[in-house]
Amino acid sequence: MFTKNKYFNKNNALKLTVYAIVIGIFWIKMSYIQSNIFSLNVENANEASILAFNPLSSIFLIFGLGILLGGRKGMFVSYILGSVLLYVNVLFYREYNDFITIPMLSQVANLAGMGGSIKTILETTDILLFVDVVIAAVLLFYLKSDRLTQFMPKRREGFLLALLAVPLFIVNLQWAETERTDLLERTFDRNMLVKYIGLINYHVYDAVLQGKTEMKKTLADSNELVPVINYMNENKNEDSDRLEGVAEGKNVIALSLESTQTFVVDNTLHGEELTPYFNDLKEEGIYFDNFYHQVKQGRTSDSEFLLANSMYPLNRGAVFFTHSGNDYEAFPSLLKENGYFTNVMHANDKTFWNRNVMYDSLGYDEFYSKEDYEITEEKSHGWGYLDEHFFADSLNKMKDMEKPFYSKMITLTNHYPFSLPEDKKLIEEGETSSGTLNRYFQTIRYQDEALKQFVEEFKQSELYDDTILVIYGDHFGISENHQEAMGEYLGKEINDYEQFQLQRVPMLIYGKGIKAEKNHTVGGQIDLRPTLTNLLGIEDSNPVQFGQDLLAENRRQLMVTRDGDFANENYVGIQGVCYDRETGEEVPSEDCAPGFEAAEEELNVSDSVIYGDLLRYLKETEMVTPEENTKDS
Ligand code: GP9
Ligand code: MN
Repeated sequence: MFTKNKYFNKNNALKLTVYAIVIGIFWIKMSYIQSNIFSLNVENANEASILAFNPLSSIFLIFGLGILLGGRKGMFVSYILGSVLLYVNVLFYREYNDFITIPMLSQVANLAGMGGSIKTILETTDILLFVDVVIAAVLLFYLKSDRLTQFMPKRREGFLLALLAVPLFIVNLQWAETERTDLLERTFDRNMLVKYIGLINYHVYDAVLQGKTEMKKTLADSNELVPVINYMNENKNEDSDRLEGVAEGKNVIALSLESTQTFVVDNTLHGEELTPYFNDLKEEGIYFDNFYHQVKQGRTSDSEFLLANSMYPLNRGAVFFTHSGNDYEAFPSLLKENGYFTNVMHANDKTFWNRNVMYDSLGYDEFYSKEDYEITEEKSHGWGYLDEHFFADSLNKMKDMEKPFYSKMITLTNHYPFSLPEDKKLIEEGETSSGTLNRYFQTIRYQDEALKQFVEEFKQSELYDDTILVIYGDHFGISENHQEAMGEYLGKEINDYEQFQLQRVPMLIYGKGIKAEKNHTVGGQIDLRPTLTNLLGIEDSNPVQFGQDLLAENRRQLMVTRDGDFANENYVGIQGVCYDRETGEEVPSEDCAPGFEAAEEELNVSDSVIYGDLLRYLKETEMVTPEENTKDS
């Protein structure tokens, strides 16, 4: 008989019902908040389903832990804490359009801002977000009848619930990976994390990330900076004054071109140039044709990191996310000390790549993000604001800016999936076997046209006389998944060497007083900062920089990738295999041994600085080191 069954008696049926209802109402509330209060840009039915599903594992986890620790009361405490966590995020989101992170909690300034406006972000209807707490209380504590005893969860049920959270989360993650691969490793936008794994799981993830970061930092001490400084001294470039100070006191516009690779420069499709404007412009400035991007998973943000710090980004994850709380002695701070107004212009969400947080650490005065541009539907496509409008608005902002300024501009239209409105397609698409590459040609061509409008207007403006433009590609746009199609376009087989060479991105320094030159030195984004400080004639006292002035004669020509591969004057070393840099022919691997060794050491030293947050010891170490040297001698 059903009622006699040990497990399926009426009491257990009631218990299951209470479980189901309490879990259900929390689930509904969390889903409501995630899909109606937050704007998570749900793009298709699959994403909507993931969003609806993702609260479940976290609910099992928090209720399970609650029961395990405190039975029925514990479950209720979890219900309340969960509700408060959701609500605090709602308030924070209304103010900042972002989710709380642990480093953000420690940034008092941010929260002080919020405190001031707390009253304005409370809404009367918010009370409805707590109605379910009352329902849960009634169900958990007051529901009983003559024949049925009260809801009394057992600890082992709590354990089971918490345990079930694991497979539920795995299903969630696998499902999310159908939309975004390597979700947790690539930690893009917090909006994206919340969309795919849910708000509570996002907080768990954030806590894990924080724990890992703190651990590395805690274990580090100031002694670790000494070998770093020694390494820097050993590898220092001979001082070269070439072009030193030629741009002294000038404004600087560093223009990062999205996904722009060198292979498009001076190249054609259907007999038409892909970048006609840039091709001419580069003849008027200093153009580097052996300049490589050095980014990893943090993509654009990694390229920004390289420029700002002349240090390597991390091999896993985006340093903009994982180490935004570190001490840096970054380029924007340096310029600020030298009287510059420093800013970033990028018409995307300010939270993307954690920029709003990291930019403070790098010392930017201002970040002009999406909300600072006059974005309309007609002026947008795909990723958002079309480059031509971004350029036009940005130039207007710069005209009114206090001088001298340093503006870091980041374009967006030439981003995967490389789509454009019909009337912006200025060239027929490609005919290779990759749709991605075929469309890339069109967005590259569009970007060039937008660049033309920008630079031409810039030349007509008053800015022209005292501003230098530094234009460079942030990273590849066409990944190795499209090697075959790339081979079809370039008319050669894309082997490892060719693939490596495809990681070159254009780099141009242009402005009044800058004499045109073709520069073939081997370098990368890590070299941008020392190159710029030299041109601006600014004394840069930060000793922890891995780059070398690209304009210096006899510079160390070494470009190290995050994979430990490298290019130097003579060779390209890829995963233990050595190639002649000019011909691409394989040569004995011994030829590359010193290069590989140097690359490995360089990356290790750079990583130790970031993981140990060692720049926080810079001042005291600099004071100690000379004394020690005197003792030794
Ligand atoms: C997003 C833009 C693109 O704001 O910088 O980022 P990416 O995907 O290229 O790293
Ligand atoms: Mn990018």
